[in-house]
Amino acid sequence: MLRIAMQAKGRLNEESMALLKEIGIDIDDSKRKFLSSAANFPIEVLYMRDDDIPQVVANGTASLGIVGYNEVAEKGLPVEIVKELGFGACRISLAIPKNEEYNGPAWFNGKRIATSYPKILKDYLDKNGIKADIEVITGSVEIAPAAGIADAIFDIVSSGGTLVSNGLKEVEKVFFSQAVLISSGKLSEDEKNLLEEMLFRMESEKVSRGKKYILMNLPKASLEKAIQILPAMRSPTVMPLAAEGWCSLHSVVDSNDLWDKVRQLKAIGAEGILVLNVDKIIL
Ligand code: PRT
Ligand code: ZN
Repeated sequence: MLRIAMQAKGRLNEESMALLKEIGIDIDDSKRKFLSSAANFPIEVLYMRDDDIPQVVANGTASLGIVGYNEVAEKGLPVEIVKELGFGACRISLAIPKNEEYNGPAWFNGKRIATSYPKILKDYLDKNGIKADIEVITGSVEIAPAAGIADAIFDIVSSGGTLVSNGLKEVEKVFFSQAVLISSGKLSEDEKNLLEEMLFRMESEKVSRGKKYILMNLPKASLEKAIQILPAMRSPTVMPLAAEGWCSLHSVVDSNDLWDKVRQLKAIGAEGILVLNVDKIIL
């Protein structure tokens, strides 16, 4: 049984659950407790605050976790990054009151900076030879300058709207983050196999995303040109048709290229073009 720690509620919860669903793992979420298991895969989900996920994975309470890379870096615990998951993108930035003149990182010398990420901030300040005071605050960091708690903040930014509405401007983008799959690095053989299976399914999902299945009738004389237009996974599938001189051609295309390919195929005589959604591609 593989145990995975995920955020109970918050920004990463929905997409973490969706990720499991996408790879065919059904978590019984109806009577959600702190631990839920899957009906069709030997995995159980441990719901936690995101701050605690690196710790429960590092100490082996859970073998895997889904958490923001920012939390992993801040905690500095021994966990392995297995995969970047492509959601929860954000950055941690230094921001100062918008009317302040900014002349580079030296501005922060002698200043007080409020943050929930003291370790990442200290690393940055040390690397840049800046001496500043770090005020650790766990919530609503953006109000610190107006409240007189600090001169500047170091906080998570995604759209930048929160900074603007608090009269702040982003001056240094220090750390880039997204949700990551982490492991304790102490998996049993069984758990390793289950993780491999999950990664294989994630990869298949990625390959299938944005792909369309295309089939058409084509004059046999245009076959060579059509194969140039449609470089499929190996080569397109060609099937005979009852009508003399015609064949049926099947392939998979990237949806971004679809209309361009359709135009080229029509120009060489393709007819009856059908485009279908692709559910899975297993390579
Ligand atoms: O309860 P729990 O402790 O689990 O949740 P939490 O409140 O600590 O975290 P949560 O749910 O807010 O965020 C979880 C993770 O999502 C973070 O650790 C990041 O990895 C990621 N993430 C992505 C974000 C944002 N985007 C984000 N915009 N986390 C927080 N924010 C906040 C930020 O703190 C600021 O207040 O959103 C505001 C800024 O947003 P913009 O769009 O106005 O710039
Ligand atoms: Zn948190």
